[in-house]
Amino acid sequence: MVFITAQPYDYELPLDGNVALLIIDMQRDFLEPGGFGEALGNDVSRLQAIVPAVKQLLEVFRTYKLPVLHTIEGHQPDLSDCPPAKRLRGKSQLKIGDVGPMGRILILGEAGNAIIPELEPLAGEIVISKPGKGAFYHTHLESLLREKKITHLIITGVTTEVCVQTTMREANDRGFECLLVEDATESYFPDFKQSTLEMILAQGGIVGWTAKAKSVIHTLEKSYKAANTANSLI
Ligand code: TIU
Repeated sequence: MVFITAQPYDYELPLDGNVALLIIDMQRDFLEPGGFGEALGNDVSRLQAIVPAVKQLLEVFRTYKLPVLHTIEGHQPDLSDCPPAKRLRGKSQLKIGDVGPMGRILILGEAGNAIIPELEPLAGEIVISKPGKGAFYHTHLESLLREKKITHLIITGVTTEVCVQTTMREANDRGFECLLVEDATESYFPDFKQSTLEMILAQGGIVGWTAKAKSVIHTLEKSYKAANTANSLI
């Protein structure tokens, strides 16, 4: 067992391969102009700030061959998995399924629905497509995590109070030990991000932990470097 310096207290991490990095919805639809995020009236440029921290975490997980899971929010081209309530909400001009500058808005397989190039999944990394905000709703994420015996999730991505918080709550209810990386998650609304972090931590970590990317990276590097060195000496 090792520890990551975290809030509301240090996060215990088993070293036997039970931790995964969950990267939520780092898609062009949310981070680039012309996608779903902008169609909802948001300034999408704010979200760019976390790309380097998410990338650093991704590289560390790849280096130590720890599991990485990416999620994508998107719908089937025939919209059969998109409730009208979701499509019509907000009365925006460009709705889910309409043609925008990066292809059809929030539709799987369209250019705008892809994960941003900086964080493009490698072959072998799991990509979960999800029709909802939570990554457990109408997906096989839970069975996949159980199959791989993953018990600990390091959570990153966008947006903090929508898909990230929903997913973290869903994971917490299923018994996963969740840590949200403060500087690897972002919202279109700075106050909502701050409130979400506070909500997660309150009441002794009612939903889980938060920590800075550098604390997570420090612990992983120290622990796995030591473990790898020990293995190579055997
Ligand atoms: N609108 C908003 O803040 N977020 C979403 O619609 N999806 C995700 O958070 N991924």
